[in-house]
Amino acid sequence: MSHKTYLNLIGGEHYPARSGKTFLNLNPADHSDVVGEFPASGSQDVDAAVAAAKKAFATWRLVPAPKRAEILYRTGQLLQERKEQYARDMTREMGKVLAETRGDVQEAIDEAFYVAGEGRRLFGKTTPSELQNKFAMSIRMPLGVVGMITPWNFPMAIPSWKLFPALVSGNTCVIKPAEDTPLSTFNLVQTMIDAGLPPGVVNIITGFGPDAGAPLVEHRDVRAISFTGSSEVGSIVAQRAAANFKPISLEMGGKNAQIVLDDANLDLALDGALWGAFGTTGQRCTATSRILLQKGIAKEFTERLVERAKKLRVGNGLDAAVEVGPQVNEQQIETSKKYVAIALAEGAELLTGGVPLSEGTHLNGTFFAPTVFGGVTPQMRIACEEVFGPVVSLIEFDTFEQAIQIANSIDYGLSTALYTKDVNRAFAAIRDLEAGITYINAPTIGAEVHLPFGGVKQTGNGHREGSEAIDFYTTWKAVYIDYSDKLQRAQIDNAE
Ligand code: UN1
Repeated sequence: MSHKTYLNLIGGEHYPARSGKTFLNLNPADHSDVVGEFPASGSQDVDAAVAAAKKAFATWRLVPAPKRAEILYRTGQLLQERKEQYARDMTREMGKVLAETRGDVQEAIDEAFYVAGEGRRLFGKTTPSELQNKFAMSIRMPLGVVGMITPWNFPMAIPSWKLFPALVSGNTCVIKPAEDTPLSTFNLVQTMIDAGLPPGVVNIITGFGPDAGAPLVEHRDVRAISFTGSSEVGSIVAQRAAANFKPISLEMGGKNAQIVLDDANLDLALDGALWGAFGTTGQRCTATSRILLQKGIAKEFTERLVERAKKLRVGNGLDAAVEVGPQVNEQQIETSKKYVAIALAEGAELLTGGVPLSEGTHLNGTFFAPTVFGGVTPQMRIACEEVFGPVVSLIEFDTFEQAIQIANSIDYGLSTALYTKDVNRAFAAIRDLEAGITYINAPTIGAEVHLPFGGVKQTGNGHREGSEAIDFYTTWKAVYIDYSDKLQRAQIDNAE
């Protein structure tokens, strides 16, 4: 079957990898469906893309921010028109169901409109000087060329979280999308070009981490790196970037807990748990992977959850009746299998699932049955390590204080959820849960673009996307304007 070939985007022109190497992007629900062929880039391709971005920076930085923002606004409008097509492309390359890929495009639309407003803000501060006839202020400056390495689970939303705030701030970009889902980045960037983005302002290099990602991280002309992905790769990015003190923003794993107290609305908590654990086939950094159940409701909740998990329809995300799509690739299936084996060896009880699905309509794809483990204790590896698949662990507890302690007993700190009607406990949980995001009576997934997004502990390195992204993509300049017409020494130099 013939398929489309895509080329790197460098300085507004399309180029194959210098090596001539390519890789195939396959539909995870049906491997006979080739979504496209993409360049397997190396350091020479990265060099060319960074040079193009550096050249474009000289003019892009001088475009007034409200004008840069107009391009983003127009991008949002065009994405609205193209939403259905891009959602279909995304389901084909990533697997998640159409309702979710529409949501992914919608997140990019929301981000476009939100960040476009930033073009008329980008606020600095004014402050009094300690001297007479002297004015002081701080202004935000762009960094220059910014490198972005993005994951496959939100193939358009996450690139938009990085590109839009970087661009409105006056930076130019080189983006390396995940090798599983490059098409959605091409769709996003093509939309920006159609909205008026000049050549070279955004450049796309496709390929694999060691060959295309590493040279981007290490490039001397790349002033900052924004990375979303696994903690394992994030650690490599951090170490390589440290060699030349490059600022990096890392957004990595989670082991997100949903706590259900005895007084919770159980129907609501069940809906939340199913959506949080099995939405996007569990492949979200915010996915619910631990459900902490208070003893009074544990039995009933477990039975009802397992019953509903068994009924979830797993299949090709383009089929409207399907609720759970495939995992993105064979490697993710292997990880799910590995953790099922680990959990069983640790003594957890497999209540449903636990196996890949490979017969009938599942024959040509990478599917895994929605999996629930009961009898999990907080120290088990299945309760501490990220699986990034449709695998959830149930942990029982006695008191609210124990639940908080268990929720916090992991190395990650991204998202948390508490189901209760007790307002006092809700506020205590907001105060005490060690996480970047806490939901009350809502699942661990579903963050909105205009709030801070990111986590504590090994989830990140302290930066936030969403509302705080501008802080990463700008640097501060302090400005002093002396209008006294004489040499005024600073107070410290005038000391008696
Ligand atoms: C991710 O999984 O990396 O909060 C991001 C959510 C989505 C974003 C998830 N808006 O679930």
